[in-house]
Amino acid sequence: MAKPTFIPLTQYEEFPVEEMRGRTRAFHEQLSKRRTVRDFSDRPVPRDIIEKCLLSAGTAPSGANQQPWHFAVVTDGTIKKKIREAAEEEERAFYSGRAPDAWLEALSHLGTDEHKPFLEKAPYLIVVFAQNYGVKPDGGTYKHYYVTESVGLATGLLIAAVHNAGLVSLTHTPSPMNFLSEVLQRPSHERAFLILVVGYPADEVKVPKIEKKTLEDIATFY
Ligand code: IYR
Repeated sequence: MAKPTFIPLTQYEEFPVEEMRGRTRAFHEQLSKRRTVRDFSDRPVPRDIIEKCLLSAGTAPSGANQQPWHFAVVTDGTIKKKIREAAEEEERAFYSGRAPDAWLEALSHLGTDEHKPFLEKAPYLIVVFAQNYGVKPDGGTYKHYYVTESVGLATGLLIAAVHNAGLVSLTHTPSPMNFLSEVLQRPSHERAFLILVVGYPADEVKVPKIEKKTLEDIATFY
């Protein structure tokens, strides 16, 4: 058993309540401006911006602090093309029969289809991998806990960080997405979780007219 080591929480900052109100209001206002975008510009984004967003994602809490994520960052045009071709092949099957009608009905208001040009157009495809196991220096493996929850949390922070940078993203989930492990030659203890497409929006981009639920809808205070 590892012995726990404790250190003082020196980075914690408390704010007076009025300042708390201002900060939480401003934070919500900023986050509520985020929209998922499906039409990207090919304008380049400096790599250091993406690196810092990934470090923000890496601050997420995780089961036993095992940080069971890996971000495969694709900028190479040849790899993007392979990903697009494989994703579109899966999506063609999805939209033309594999998906039950109820599923297609549920997402019909988003206007999505099997064409995924953004996978080649956007400057960055961040393929998020979940590690069901960790690998020790001697090659032995050990189980990771709460992997899906942990990777979901890191992805949420990544989306917020990208938005905060003034960029847009799309959470893309080709189904199934095991082809990503092959194309990116990832080790067998990793499985693809989703693709976060990142960049600037295309000029004059349009997004679906959708609403977020109200506080009453999403929360109950006891
Ligand atoms: N993966 C498909 C279908 C899709 C499913 C859901 I649920 C969405 O919210 C959006 C799309 C696609 O990317 O088109």
